[in-house]
Amino acid sequence: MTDSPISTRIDGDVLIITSNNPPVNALGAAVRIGLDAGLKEALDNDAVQAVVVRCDGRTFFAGADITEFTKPPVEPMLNVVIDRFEASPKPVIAAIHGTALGGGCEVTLGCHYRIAVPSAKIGTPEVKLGLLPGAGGTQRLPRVAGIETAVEMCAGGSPISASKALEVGLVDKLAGEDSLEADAIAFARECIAKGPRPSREMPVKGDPASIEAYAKANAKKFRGFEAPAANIACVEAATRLPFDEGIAFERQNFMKLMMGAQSAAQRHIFFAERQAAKIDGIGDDVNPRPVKKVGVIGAGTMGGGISMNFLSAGIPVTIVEMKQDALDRGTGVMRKNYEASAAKGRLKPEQVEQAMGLLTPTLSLEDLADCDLVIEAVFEQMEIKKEIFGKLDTICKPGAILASNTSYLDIDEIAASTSRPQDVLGMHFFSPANVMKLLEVVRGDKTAPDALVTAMGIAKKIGKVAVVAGVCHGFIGNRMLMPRQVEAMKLLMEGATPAQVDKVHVDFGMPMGPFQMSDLAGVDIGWHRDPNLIENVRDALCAKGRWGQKTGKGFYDYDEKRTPSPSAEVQAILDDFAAKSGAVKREISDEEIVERTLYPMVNEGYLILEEGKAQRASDIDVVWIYGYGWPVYRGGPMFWGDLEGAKKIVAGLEKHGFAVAKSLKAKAG
Ligand code: 3H9
Repeated sequence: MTDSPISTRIDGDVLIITSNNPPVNALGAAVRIGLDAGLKEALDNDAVQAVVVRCDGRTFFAGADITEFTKPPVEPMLNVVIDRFEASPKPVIAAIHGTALGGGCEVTLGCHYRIAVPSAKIGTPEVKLGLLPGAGGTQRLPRVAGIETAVEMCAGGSPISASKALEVGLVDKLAGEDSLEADAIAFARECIAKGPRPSREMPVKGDPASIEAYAKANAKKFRGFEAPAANIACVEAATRLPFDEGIAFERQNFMKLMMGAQSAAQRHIFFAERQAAKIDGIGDDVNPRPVKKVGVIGAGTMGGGISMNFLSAGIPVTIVEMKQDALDRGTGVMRKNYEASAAKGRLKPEQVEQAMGLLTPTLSLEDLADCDLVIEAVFEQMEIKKEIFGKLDTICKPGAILASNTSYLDIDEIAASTSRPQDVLGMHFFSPANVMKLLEVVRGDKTAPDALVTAMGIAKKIGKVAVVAGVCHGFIGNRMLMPRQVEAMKLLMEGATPAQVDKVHVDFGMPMGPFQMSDLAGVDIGWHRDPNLIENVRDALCAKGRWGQKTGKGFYDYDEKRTPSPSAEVQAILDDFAAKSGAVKREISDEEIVERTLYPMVNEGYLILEEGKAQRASDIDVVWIYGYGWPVYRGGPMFWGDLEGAKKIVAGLEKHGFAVAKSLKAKAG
């Protein structure tokens, strides 16, 4: 088996099968063929009494090879290999390190015994790919780990720790962190006398009622997704069907999900997210600059949230404000946020102190002199930003990266206010910045490759999904938001209500619609603040104090619990503006709302690509999934646009008089 990723060796009476298939030991065809051959070798050799399955490299099998899902199947299939291991008359022991995920977890369930290092994690994340464990996992897990754990693992998709696995019976023994192979061989010898223990022959453990309770408790989280319900149904089937019938049920559901649009979308996003980290035209030879200390200018909501990302990752932050009370308020909010996480059990109290201990509040920009990266998060005004960057230019050490958190402004203009435009770029965080996963890294005309690589690298370190954007108004995300907002407002003039437009978006799978979003963000953002100057609906709302949720009223009225209800005052304003504009009110269909608010976003995406402001269509999808809550099961606006079909989108856009992007038109043929 010279070219095989699988090798075997014999240690006395134990045969060790080792996989070495970087980077994550995915269970591709060559691995399956090798595993099968390894088992045969063990069964054919009378001297072998037990088998250990283990992996080299950073992890145990991280699952089926997802890239194979769209290719013709190659035998032996994973479920067949797993069945053969389970049927072995010689005990088979899985030796787990890293992450045993998906098909990898299912391999361990086909083995008779499991030993893991304490740092290992075991999980069935298929649900996050719109799938379910399709190699027996939904039927074996309830037998080995119990119903409650099985339903949580399969429908929730989060892995469990080795110690939790030990507690529930998914792991039999913990190995030494650095002695897994030796410990597994010793454990295998212990298992020889016990003999094989096929999971399929074990009774299902636990209380079937926990399934319904779990489904109920998570109904909101699963809204719109197909896979969680299918996972739940399969675990439930295990509680009442004989093993083989349960497997047939699992297979049927797996194939249904695999052929469906949701899984295609979720798999697309899995690869899109990883692809986004790659920068066109910059090779592996470009090294990032070291970032040991970060400066943040502005201790408001954004600056505080941004700082927390670094503090949580153990990177010291110097935070600057102009006035002491604002500084105290900002750092106070940060502490409160950490303490709230600790109260929910997400952090240990000492971690709160650790993070806050890395924070240096100051009123002096000069204190940023030793920072490797400075992020400006002040008021969105070009002149102010230019002034700050001019000062940073004189204060910061050579090679420090100077970033702006601007959401719209021209990074090149900001860079031009320094003598080192090669060190300037945008780092556009999304609010709340300590929570939202997206980071748009804006590459200026003169941004140096290693500065860009540094920003992308540090983003990963703080747990963000970063996408490279070019300089244009609103970059990728906010630029695409604009045509949606403009059209949504026009629809109100023509007879739609805020609730109707929002409902179409929520039914589509968005967390909220355009008007709910305005109310949450603040209707007054960017308002000129003159209540006597009323030129549009927004001015009229703001003049009446309808600034959104924060004032208890915006496009909707809100009660103390922030539950929205339609507002007669807003309707009167809308009617007034509609009458003035001469718009004729009519019945607006949900279909028209989709065509006029979502199709223009797709169109804008094509324009962004034509102008080279995004590297690839999938990056745009990543922006909308991680920054704006576009439903992942719809794969992002560009993926969704392809599913709708370019022809349909173009026809819809033309029907409503939009100028269609050339590349989109070309695609429609
Ligand atoms: C399944 O198992 C179905 C079965 O139930 C039924 C079958 C019948 N396949 O994430 P990283 C690539 S479904 C192919 O950056 P990390 C990834 O694209 C599967 N490729 O590393 C990337 O490539 P590139 C269930 C895969 O250290 C590279 O490996 N399993 C797969 O941050 C490094 O990945 C899962 O859903 C794969 N399965 O995280 C687990 N996995 O360098 C999916 C990764 O070209 N994987 N790649 O961009 C993960 O969650 C993470 O990769 C892992 C490592 C935690 C393992």
